[in-house]
Amino acid sequence: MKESLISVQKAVNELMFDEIKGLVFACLDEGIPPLEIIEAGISKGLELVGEQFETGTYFLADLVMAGEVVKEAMPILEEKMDPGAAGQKGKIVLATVEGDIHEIGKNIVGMLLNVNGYEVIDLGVDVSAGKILAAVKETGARLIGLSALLSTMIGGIKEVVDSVVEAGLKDHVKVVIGGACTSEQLKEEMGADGYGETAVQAVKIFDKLSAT
Ligand code: B12
Repeated sequence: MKESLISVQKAVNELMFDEIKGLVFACLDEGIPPLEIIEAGISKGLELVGEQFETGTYFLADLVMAGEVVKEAMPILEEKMDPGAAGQKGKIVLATVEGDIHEIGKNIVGMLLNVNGYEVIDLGVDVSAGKILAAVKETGARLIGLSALLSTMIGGIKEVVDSVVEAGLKDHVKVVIGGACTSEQLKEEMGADGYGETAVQAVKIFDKLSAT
């Protein structure tokens, strides 16, 4: 892997708030695509932060700081991924499930969907099934993207799926899940329609579902 990407990874992992912007610019100057910087640099760095949290080397304050480091870098990358035909492929209601405030992955997914032609209605984090259903009804969106990172909060996915069924919209509205605690198996268990491991996969799955 390129040195400059490793530096971004390291900056996230070592919580280097003051250095991150310069290192991201250095990658862009080298011609590395924004998506590669996000996936190989930033996401990988966050993965390492998560591992250190798990082993007790890092604490909650470090997770918060890691989030801030990433927030410092994202606007630079977002600007480089200017939306093309935004909105042409339809509307997607996007949210992190109730009880879960992780937003970085959701924001990356939203950014990529937007660049790839979807109008993304981002409801933010810790969003109840009721709010999601209301947004679907209000906007006429036929796709829902749910992000979930906390295994204790996966019930939020089922609540959204159930509310779509109860509203009689199951045939028209598709629910796609993603985030660290989700999987193909969880998708089946929750009765969702799609699962994506990465933001790139998210685009492919939404493309497939919106074509059906
Ligand atoms: C940063 C971070 C935080 C920050 C978040 C800051 C922010 N602004 O978002 C803060 C400090 C808030 C935080 C808090 C907590 N966290 Co935290 N956090 C993380 C960390 C280190 C990184 C998460 C991240 O942003 N990853 C990078 C992004 C890019 O990855 P991603 O979200 O998975 O998204 C990608 C894919 O999954 C996919 N994707 C994501 N969403 C979607 C949606 C769709 C539709 C699709 C198709 C795809 C898709 O595409 C994305 C890009 O490729 C993870 C470690 C990890 N390995 O995930 C722990 C982690 C998620 N946190 C954890 C925990 C335990 C907590 C706390 C409970 C800690 C505590 N004791 O309070 C709290 C919970 C607060 C709450 N109520 O939500 C655990 C969860 C364990 C579990 N299985 O439940 C983890 C795994 C750490 C660990 N290893 O223990 N955290």
